Amino acid sequence: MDRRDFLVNGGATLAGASLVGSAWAQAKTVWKASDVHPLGYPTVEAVVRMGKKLETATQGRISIQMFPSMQLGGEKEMIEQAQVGALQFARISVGPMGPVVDELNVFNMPFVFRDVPHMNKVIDGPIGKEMLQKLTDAPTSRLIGLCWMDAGARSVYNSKKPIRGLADLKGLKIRMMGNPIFVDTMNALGGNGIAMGFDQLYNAMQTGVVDGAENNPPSYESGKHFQVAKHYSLTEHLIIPEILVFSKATWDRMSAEDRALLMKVAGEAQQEQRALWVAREKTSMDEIKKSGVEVLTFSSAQKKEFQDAVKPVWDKYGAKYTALVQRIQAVQ
Ligand code: BDP
Repeated sequence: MDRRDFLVNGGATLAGASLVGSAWAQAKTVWKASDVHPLGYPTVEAVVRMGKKLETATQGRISIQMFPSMQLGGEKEMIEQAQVGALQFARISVGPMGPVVDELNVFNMPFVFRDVPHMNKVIDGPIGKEMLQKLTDAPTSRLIGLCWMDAGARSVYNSKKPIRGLADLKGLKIRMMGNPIFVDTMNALGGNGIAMGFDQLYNAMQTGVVDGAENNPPSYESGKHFQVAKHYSLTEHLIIPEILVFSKATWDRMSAEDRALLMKVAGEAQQEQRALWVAREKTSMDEIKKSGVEVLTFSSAQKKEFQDAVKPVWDKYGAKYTALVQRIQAVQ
């Protein structure tokens, strides 16, 4: 090798080494996040804001790329992708997490919470913390439970007729989230519960595969379901928190500092999302009403009819959660 070759080769190697070195020093990590809802929806916005905080705190080393609007499939698919590390964050309802970690199903029981403030008190307190830990510790989950989010109360809507009481639900095909507790709940209320992904629901309603579904006002509005199912009855039979989970495969490779930072911003996101939620519920309800949807409400005496009707669901699933349910009820 003459001196010129040495310089060229050696120089290239050195330049290569320093390139790799500087790229390593600034290695950027982009975490993928997914949600079934579009940009601007409270859960999506809370995670986007969390990403900005992570970016600022790490001088751009860590950021979040959001895949909204079911771009990565329904919630079942999102859970699976987070489990294998193809996705870092999945913002999902506790509904589809129940079949993965059975203890979470206590939050999926009909009328388990007195009202939405009660649910929020529970998730903000020791029970909420314990349940996140249970999710993290469950060998079946392969996920880290980061924080809770508010999803208000779920109520029935359909394209056929106004639901003024139990009798009106008879024979209606109502889409429920994929969890046997929900199908049994709808059947106990007199309808025909049909499990189906959120991603298939709009078409199913449009083509008459189902007559309706049940959800909170922001989902009913944002998914444009109110355009095809114009009768909305505030049954509030399910008050299910949302949950933000993180891939354990990614977590296992992270430094203690990054884990602590992630936990901190997630805790803040839980509170920030709630404020966004309260505002969105109001604008969604305004839009729904403006479009001519008939929104029916119930007195507590009328609601009791629905509560009594779901007793078979409690008989079937409730026993194993008795101690936890007592603790939930004791939260004032
Ligand atoms: C919405 C939840 C979303 C669920 C959806 C559903 O925000 O996580 O996927 O309900 O009904 O309220 O599937």
